[in-house]
Amino acid sequence: TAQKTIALQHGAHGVGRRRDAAMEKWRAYGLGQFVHWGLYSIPAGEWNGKQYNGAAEWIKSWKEVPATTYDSLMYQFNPTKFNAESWAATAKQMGVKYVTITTKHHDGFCLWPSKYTNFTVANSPYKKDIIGPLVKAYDRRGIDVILYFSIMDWHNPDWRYDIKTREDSVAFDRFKQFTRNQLLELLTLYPAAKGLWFDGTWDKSWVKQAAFADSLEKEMRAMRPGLIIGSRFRADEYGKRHFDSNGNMMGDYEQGWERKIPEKITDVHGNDWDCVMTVPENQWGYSKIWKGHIKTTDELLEMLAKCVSLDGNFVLNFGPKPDGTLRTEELDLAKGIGAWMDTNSEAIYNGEYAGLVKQDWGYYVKKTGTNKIYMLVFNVPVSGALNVVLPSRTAISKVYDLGGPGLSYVPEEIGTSTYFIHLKQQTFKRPFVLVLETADNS
Ligand code: FHN
Repeated sequence: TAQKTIALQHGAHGVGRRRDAAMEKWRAYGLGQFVHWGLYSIPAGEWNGKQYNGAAEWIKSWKEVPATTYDSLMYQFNPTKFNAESWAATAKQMGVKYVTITTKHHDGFCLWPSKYTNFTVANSPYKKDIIGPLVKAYDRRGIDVILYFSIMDWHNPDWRYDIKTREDSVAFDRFKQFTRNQLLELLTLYPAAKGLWFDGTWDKSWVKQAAFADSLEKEMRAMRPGLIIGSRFRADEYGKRHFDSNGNMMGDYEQGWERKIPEKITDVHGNDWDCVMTVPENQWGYSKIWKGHIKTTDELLEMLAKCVSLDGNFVLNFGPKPDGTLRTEELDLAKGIGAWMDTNSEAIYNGEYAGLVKQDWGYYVKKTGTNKIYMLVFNVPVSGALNVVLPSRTAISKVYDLGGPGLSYVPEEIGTSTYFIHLKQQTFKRPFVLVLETADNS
């Protein structure tokens, strides 16, 4: 039964994927990096010797942390070892195609010298802009930059969680102007940035701003053709977020996949999406102690494979230290992922959902616009036989290792369009990729 569509002024303005060059490029990225950096890297999850159990970048919300003491961390922010070029070089070696950088997290501290607040890097001992050099360094290496921006701002006295009184409304009107100013400022200062990654948009105060947010989004898009904005920015006039009251996604890609990955293609409703992932538990900013399970290179590679196989991008978070360097664990992971990508990135970039029935050995990725299907193998069965089921009238014309020892395989047809690929070796220490070339057999 067809659902009734209601008329919306501030719902989705387009249905289906964007097909322009900027968004086609975004879709092909496969792997991204997230960077959470700010004042919270200084306490690093610890206040007066006591460990905070939440995410390190939320420590200001801890009742033991007085707001003014937290804000005065600005006078300690002096990352003397920060080198944008070396961050970008690490990301390049890891194989990432885009990076999302926190320009301002919930605490309100700006990593760029915003003229609309004093709470910026310009008034720290470091004094210099952080965002500019990062945009330049990444962009120069062909890595696209997306600017993360938190609407919720714990520093600005005009921020409200809800609007209940006339005073709230007046204050929040000022806050809206401040937000607009900062966003237009970012787009003006950093013309190379390709998109905005919004966060902190869940509170009632902002959810009620459907008209304002919609017009601001239009203004930003007009200012920067091709600009990419995710589904977290605005709500419709009924307060629906991500998907409007008719179920259509608002924005260019779905931002709902935080620390989780869809299980099947129908979970993503044909939309573009990316998954943002932390290495340890829910920690984004630098935290001295990493608790819980720390993901390994191969686990992260499996997440990457799964995301790409379901038409998404995988974005791994980094939380730099207060001196501006990256922690060893993250550097090691970047190296490990990069080494695997050196051989196998062909199966990641420009990859898409292959439309095949998933098998237990791993993930299929189809190369957009080709007859190549990649098998990203993470679990080898004891039989050494990988099951492949193709649509009827499709046959395998070739199977070979990607970047491996150059082995090719003769698939055994065990049923109609159903094959076993018998591996020549049964013990594998690392995930690997086989390439299937298919032919029409009709
Ligand atoms: O509260 C934030 C959190 O600190 C972190 O920035 C993540 C990243 O996706 N976003 C928020 C929670 O959704």
